[in-house]
Amino acid sequence: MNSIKKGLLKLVIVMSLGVGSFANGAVIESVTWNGSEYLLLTKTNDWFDAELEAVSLGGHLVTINDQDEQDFLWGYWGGNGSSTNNVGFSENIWIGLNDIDAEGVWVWTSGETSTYTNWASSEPNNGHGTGEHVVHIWHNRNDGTWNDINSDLISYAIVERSIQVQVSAPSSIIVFMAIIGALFIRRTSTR
Ligand SMILES: [Ca+2]
Ligand SMILES: [Ca+2]
Repeated sequence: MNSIKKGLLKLVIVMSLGVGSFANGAVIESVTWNGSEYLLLTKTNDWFDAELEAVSLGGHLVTINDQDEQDFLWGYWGGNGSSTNNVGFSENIWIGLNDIDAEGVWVWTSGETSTYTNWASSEPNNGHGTGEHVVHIWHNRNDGTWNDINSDLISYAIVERSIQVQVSAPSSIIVFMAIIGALFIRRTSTR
């Protein structure tokens, strides 16, 4: 196999894995609400890996913009949520809020600006000695409230992505293969 063919094969593999498909098979369930799609990820990621996986899925860790969104998510996947995939009261769930860049300046990984917060009482406390710069929905309070925490916990996570960004894998691959096919025919016909 020549190097061009090898490169094309690699591209096809990357395309088929990376576009419109779920990375690592780690999505438990998806649900749509109010213009967004939410994906619940398995309990396999620290905060940074969870955000990386969210990006690979075409979104970010969830931005919870208001009480309605908080209530929907906690009511669906929270401790006693209505989904059969609710995480249970003993589990934490990563969200996109963090103050990694500047202590006490809370921002969302999506870049959205939202003033809504749902901190547990006495939080955020920047505890743990070395500080706490990322946020989860905290099992400790059993009510969906948030806590700042160290990033290396392995936890569930919720990804949010726009419904519009979804690209179906089969159609994208068909388009990609058609382009490659046309280029290949052109190349061989001009020899
Ligand atoms: Ca949101
Ligand atoms: Ca804390």
